[in-house]
Amino acid sequence: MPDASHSVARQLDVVMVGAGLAGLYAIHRLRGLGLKVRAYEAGSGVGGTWFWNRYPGARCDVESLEYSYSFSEELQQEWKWPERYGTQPEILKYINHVADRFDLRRDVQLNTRIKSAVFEWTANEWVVKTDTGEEIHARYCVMAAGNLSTPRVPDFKGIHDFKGKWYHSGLWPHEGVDFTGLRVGVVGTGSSGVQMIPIIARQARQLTVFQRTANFSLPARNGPMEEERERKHKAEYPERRAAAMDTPFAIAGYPKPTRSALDLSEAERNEAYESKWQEGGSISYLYAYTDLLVNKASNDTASEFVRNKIRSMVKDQRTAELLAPKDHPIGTKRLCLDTNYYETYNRPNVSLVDVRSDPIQGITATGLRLASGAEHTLDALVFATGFDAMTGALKEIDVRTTDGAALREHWEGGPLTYLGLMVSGFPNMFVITGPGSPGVKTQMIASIEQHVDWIAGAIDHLGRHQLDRIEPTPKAEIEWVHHVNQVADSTLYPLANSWYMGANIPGKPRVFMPYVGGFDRYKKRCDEVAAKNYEGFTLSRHETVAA
Ligand code: N01
Repeated sequence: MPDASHSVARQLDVVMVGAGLAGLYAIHRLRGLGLKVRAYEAGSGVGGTWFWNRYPGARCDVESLEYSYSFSEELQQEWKWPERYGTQPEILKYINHVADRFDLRRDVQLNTRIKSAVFEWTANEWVVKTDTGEEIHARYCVMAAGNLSTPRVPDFKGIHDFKGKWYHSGLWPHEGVDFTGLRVGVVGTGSSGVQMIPIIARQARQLTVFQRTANFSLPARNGPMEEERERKHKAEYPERRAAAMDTPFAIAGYPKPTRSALDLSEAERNEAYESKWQEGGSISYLYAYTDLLVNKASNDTASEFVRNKIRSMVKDQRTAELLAPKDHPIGTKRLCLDTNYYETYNRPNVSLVDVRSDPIQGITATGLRLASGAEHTLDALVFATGFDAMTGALKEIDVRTTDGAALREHWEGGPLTYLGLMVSGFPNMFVITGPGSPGVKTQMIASIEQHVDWIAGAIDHLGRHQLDRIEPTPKAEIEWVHHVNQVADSTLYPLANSWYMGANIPGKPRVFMPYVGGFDRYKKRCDEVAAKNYEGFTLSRHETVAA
């Protein structure tokens, strides 16, 4: 018998997919317009990325005083971050605090996955269906499903034969995992692998890291929050948040570089790199010179400095050379931040296996086998193998319109959006920090707030003008995608096989997805578009047909 409560469709103004940082702020902001909103969340708690990624050592790589909501001065003044970079549990605690403080939970439905979303042209509304059989009708649909929310375990042969336990970084058991005394294998050395490896190494009897591509990592220099630093930052919070809007990464406080790396002598350059290395963090390093992400010769100097650091930290020189990235310029893949990552390879219980030269052939009952036939006996396996980034979450939902358009088909050759916010042919559907947005290249919460505020402005504008439909023109969409690619092509980013390019998913179109023209430039463009009566969008009034 179907649940009676499911037989009547729920009517909303805005249906949202996801109750992470984006969905929660969207509830707060859109409720403020008097709209009836509700977010549907697959997890059993709020928090999105910070709900799922509970692997050992999970921590944000943007400082907490920055990586936090700015919409409430009281919240940002009152919340106390114990460390420079928030740990996963701390950030999740903060998100739960926000959910309670702003009474957001009453508009969140947990343990519910959205299966399909269909735009009904005649009724001018989205009809969304859940895996629990519920149907929701809403004028607007906000996709706040995250960029790195579709975990990907490579299709290794024999994985189900493995007698030990295996885990993915993005689906970590809530009760935690005790690796004490075990022989553990970690596959993957991106941000997740780099963070967990030093911690697992301290627990495991033996840790074997299977590396296909070496990644650059810089020291985070994490530590307890210094009282004076916090006091000063909080005293200047509104000014700092405003200044962040005029920066490429949406983070203030880093002096704008004025010179090319090639304007200095090698000794001067290395002195500057050393000071950034000691300071810790990725922005100060990549922002040391004007051209590190656009000029290969300049980038080579920054890349080589880090390679030499690795050579000096890792005692075994064969291991050091394997760990020293040579296939991409520094910063063109997400730069990792770590605490004792390279030093971990000096431990007697840690070894590095190069699976570029000898690929993983499959998983066996007792471990992992390489193409050469070499066998590694393991009690537990951890996949830090990443996500179907940026498009994965939306492609898992069957997004269509009643005139036969399907998002999966529209995006077959790569994602198409206008400003990363909307898709032509799919009216009244907004995407937060999706492809074409600078989100993943910025302090993400700043981008989330900017996107949501823009969406709120658009919905409010429609309401005030007795309009009820907005969609980008195909021309504006194509021009934006072209611009996103042109900007990327003027940088070194396309030189890396990164998830920015869809390169980590076999068969995924190689299209550069994030906007790397800078948050400041992007925000200006969004503001101009809105000021010019939503240039590039068609706004219309639709006579709703009563059901
Ligand atoms: O995933 P990744 P991630 N055989 O895709 C390897 C954010 N994040 O979860 O490079 C062997 O970066 C793959 O190798 P290769 C952040 O934006 C943030 O670490 O494809 N290896 C790579 O080494 C980040 O960028 C934080 O050759 C295989 C690894 O798995 C994003 O999430 C923390 C393989 C995947 O690296 C994703 O990071 C964590 C195979 N078949 C994550 N398939 C912070 O804020 C894949 N790999 C700190």
